Parts: sequence; C-alpha cells; structure tokens
Amino acid sequence: MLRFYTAGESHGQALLAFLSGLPAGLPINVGGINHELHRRQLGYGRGGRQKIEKDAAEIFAGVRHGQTIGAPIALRIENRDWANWEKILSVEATNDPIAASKKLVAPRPGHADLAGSQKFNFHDARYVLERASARETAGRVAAGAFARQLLQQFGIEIASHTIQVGHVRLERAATWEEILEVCRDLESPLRCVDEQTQQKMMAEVDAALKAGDTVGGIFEVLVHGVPVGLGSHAQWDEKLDGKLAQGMMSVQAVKAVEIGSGILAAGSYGSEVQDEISYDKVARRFTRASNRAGGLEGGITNGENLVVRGFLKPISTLRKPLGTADMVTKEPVQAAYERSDWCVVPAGGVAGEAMVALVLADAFLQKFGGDSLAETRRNFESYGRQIDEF
Ligand code: EPS
Repeated sequence: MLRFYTAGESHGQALLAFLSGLPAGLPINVGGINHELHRRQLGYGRGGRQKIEKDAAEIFAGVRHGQTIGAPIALRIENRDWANWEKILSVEATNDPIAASKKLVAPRPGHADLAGSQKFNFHDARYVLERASARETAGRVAAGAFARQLLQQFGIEIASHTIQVGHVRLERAATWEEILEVCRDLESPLRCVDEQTQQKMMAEVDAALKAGDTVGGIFEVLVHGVPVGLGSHAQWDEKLDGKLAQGMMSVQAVKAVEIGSGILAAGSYGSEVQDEISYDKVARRFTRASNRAGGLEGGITNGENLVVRGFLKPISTLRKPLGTADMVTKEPVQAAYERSDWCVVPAGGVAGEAMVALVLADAFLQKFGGDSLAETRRNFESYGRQIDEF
C-alpha cells in the first residue's frame, strides 16, 4: 500500500525520498518532519558531519495547501557538505586529481566497502560507501515522518529510548510516560530514561572516543495506541513481526532485532513468558497482565504497545583502524579513516522509529484502505465498533 524509496549519496547534492500510497487529505506539518530530521542529527558520540548539516525537507510533490493530494510525495534534503565534494563527486566525467585523491582502496572491516566493491566491480570503495552510509537514514526519517503523521490521526504514537550503550545496560523497565518525556527532551544526550545509567553510558562513549574506537548498543522503539488486528497470521509474508524485523534490520549497523522479550523467552519456560489474558468490562477490552510478546501474537497486533528493539553493532569506521587488504595491491594495510561518529545509538533509535512508522502505516492502510483520510477514518471507526461489540 505504502511504497517508499530513497536515493542520494552521503556527499552528493542531496538525499531524496519518494513515498506513495498515502490517502488524500492528510494534513502535513512540515515543521514536524523537520523536527524528526533534527532529532536524527542529535546524540552523544556524533562526529563532525552533523555540525555541517542542518537537515530539512523540501517537498516537491504530493502536498498542496498543507495536505496530501493522493499523488506521490517527493522530497529533498540538502547536503551542505556537497560544497566540499562538488569536484570529487562530480556527475560529469573528470580528470581532476582531487577526485583520484579521494579514492578509497583500504576497505573497512564491517562496512559495505569490500563486498560492495567486488559486487559492483569497482576498485574504489568510494562509490559504495557513499550510498551505504547511514546518512541515507535522513531520507527514511523524512518519509517516516509522513507515516507518523498518518498514524497520529488515529491516536497512534511512536517513541524510542536507549537501553544499552557498550557494556552498560538499563536494568529496569521504563514506563511509556518516561519514554515519551525523554523523547521530547532534545537535550538528552543518549535518550536514556535513567540519569545514573545515562552517565555510565556516556562514560562508555568517552572511553571509545579516547581509544579511537566505537561503541554499539540497543535502542527500543515503542508504539502506543495500536489497534488490534494489524498484520496477519495467515501467510508468512503478511506477519507484521516479520515486516518489522526486516524494516529494523535494514537500518545501517543493526545486526539483530528483538520483539518484546523474545531473547529472554527463548531461555524460559512457557509459563514464565506468556502474557495472561483478562477482560476489562468497563473499557470493553481484553487486557494482558504483561507484554512480553511486545504487542504481537501470531504476527498480528494485539492492542498492547508494540515493542521492537534494534541491536546496533559499533560502527565500522575506526579512528584507530583495523588491518585490511588493499583492494588494488592486495597488500596488508590499515583501513581507511576520514571522519566518523563513535556512538550512533540515539540516531539509530530515530531511524528505527521511522521504519516502524512506515511498516505500521503500510499495515494500517492494508487493513483500513481509503483514498481519502475521511474514508480511512470511516473504515477505522466501523472496525472499532466491531472490536467494541466483539
Ligand atoms: C551520517 C553521516 C556520515 C557519517 C555517518 C552517518 O557523514 P560523514 O561520512 O561525512 O562523516 O558520519 O555514516 C556512517 C556511520 C558510515 O559508516 O558511513 C549521518 O548523517 O547520519
């Protein structure tokens, strides 16, 4: 239903995003889109690039007079750094020695550099890394902000927080209110709800910086107000947990995804992990005493908060480089280093929120359809009555 693509190189003119399938008549708050882009740029452990950029979406198509018109949406996020790369990454063929000087032949272990160069047959990882860079997530965050604005119309809210950085883990559960609050706090260095834990996490980030190293971690995306019945158990590719996992895993540096307490559950008895069901007669809703399933049973939303975790490996650009092999001479060399972030967990959380928003909005539109927001709302409300009367 909802399709989206991005294009753009990290140091090219701009990042582009295309999104189609949103109903007409959805009010669009451009400030809200730019707020998400700003959030993505924040976080303790970011490198020099974010000081250059001030990401903002310029909308070229699909939105008129403040609302969607049912036409594909196209937008552009300028790369301010392009001014420094115009000659290096010129569109036209060039013999400028500066372009040759930026060739990258010492692939970073863990990055797409080598596998991508072999696959596309370049002896210059520049062409690969420019697109593999996590800067691409700015396009996803802008597209995700549209999906988020659709979901907000139906009382669905998305937030994320950091539960681990390096070896430091948040050892207690966080409430939805705490997570919302820390998400709204743009000054929060690592978006962790517990100040003492956050201090320890910051020390991990500092230690990585000092050592010329990088640290990974875990971010958790929560969705509040999800209706029962998105996704389906009926076919493997209709299961919403599978789609969320794909969306989340596709975020750069994410190497594992967990839904609810999936990892803990694998080492527990069934009696310890299933969420017992009861019925609230006043609210006319089935409720669960716990939410270890993370809001999904059989690939279908069950009305509890969706809980999806992204496990980020430490990013692969190290100031103190690892050993590698030169792609041309095949001799042992040190991996390339230009500049980098050393912790991206909070930014990963914002990209994760965007992917969850896009996957969920797609499932939402599959369930409720509608060419206009009014039609979607009618269908949503009619289904709500079915659930009330169940
Ligand atoms: C990023 C911008 C990039 C990297 C980072 C993410 O900027 P530059 O390469 O100019 O410093 O900091 O990308 C990577 C982690 C990577 O491995 O490529 C951004 O805007 O998020």
